[in-house]
Amino acid sequence: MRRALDLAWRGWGRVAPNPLVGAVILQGDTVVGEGFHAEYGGPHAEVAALAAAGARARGATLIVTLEPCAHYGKTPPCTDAIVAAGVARVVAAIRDPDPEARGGADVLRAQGVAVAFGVLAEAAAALNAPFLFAHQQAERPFVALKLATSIDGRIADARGSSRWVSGEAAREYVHWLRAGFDAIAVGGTTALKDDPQLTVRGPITPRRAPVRVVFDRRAMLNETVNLVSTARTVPTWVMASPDAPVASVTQLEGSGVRVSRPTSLADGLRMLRAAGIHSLLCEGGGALGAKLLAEGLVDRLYWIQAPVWLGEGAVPAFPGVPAAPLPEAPRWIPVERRAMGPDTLLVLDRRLCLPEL
Ligand code: AOF
Ligand code: ZN
Repeated sequence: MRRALDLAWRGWGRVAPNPLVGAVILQGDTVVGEGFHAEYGGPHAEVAALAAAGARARGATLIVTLEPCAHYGKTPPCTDAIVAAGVARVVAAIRDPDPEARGGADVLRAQGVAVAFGVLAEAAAALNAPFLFAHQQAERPFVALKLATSIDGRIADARGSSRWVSGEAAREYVHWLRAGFDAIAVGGTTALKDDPQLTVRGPITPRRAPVRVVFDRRAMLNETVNLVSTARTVPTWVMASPDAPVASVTQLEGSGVRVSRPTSLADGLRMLRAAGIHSLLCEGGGALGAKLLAEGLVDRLYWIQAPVWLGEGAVPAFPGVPAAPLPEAPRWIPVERRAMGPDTLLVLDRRLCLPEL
């Protein structure tokens, strides 16, 4: 299953809104086939692994990170392919929550294939957190917050400079990360001050370039910033408040920016979900991140910690998040810890979206 999870990651940036899925076929202790879901609308992981195994799949065990589907979608049911190949046993990490595709386990059992669940279920749930979240609630996207801080939790020095807190390896990782999100968000002040491009310039070309979203209540952005001047090439949406100056909004729209006017941050997220955004990666600034956190709207933190101490007066990561007594303070769930050159990546989830068995 660990191998199947590794394989599943190879679909990152290419399969959303479908899940990342990996599969391994075993004859005894020998791997006779491997596969993963590589492309939205393309063959499912199980079918790819069965094709690799060929006749060696007969009597074998199929290990897969998600319950095999039982539906005719963009491809025929994996349950049919599994039965036709003569697979004896299926071990799946988690149930499929998709109302159209789920139920594969029952179909397989009815055909005499043994099915077991639960192996590395938590890792499989973390792998597909945005997919599982979207099936649990349709109110807003899965929201992840990415931040790079010093050891003492600062995002910039006392002069406001944040170039560069983290090292090269961590910055490359961020490009990989962006490729798997439907949208990348920043606050208006950060868009003006840092003038980011928020494009994906890493090893993966995402199937669809993530939409760039700026939470710019006062509609302060204009043609002088990258995000606006390139809005016709990479989609850029601005979330302004209903009382933002009409002239500014009109000017933004003239530059090809799509402007929405939510009444609150939560309302803005609802609008994004309604527009088809299932996952959002917020890259700052501190004020937007703090607001999302304080309102309980963050599902995941990608925390890159650099081995530098910035000290008193440097900019804290989350200004104004209300204090909580230790016993009641929310505990996050570590889903990944990784060394990145001199830096450390910590991926923390607010809750696990584990589907019921
Ligand atoms: C995938 N890849 O490897 C597996 C999936 O529209 P379809 O036919 O591609 O089906 C999508 C659903 O199939 C998806 O929501 C999930 O429930 C199930 N399994 N999907 O895209 C895969 N195994
Ligand atoms: Zn399938």
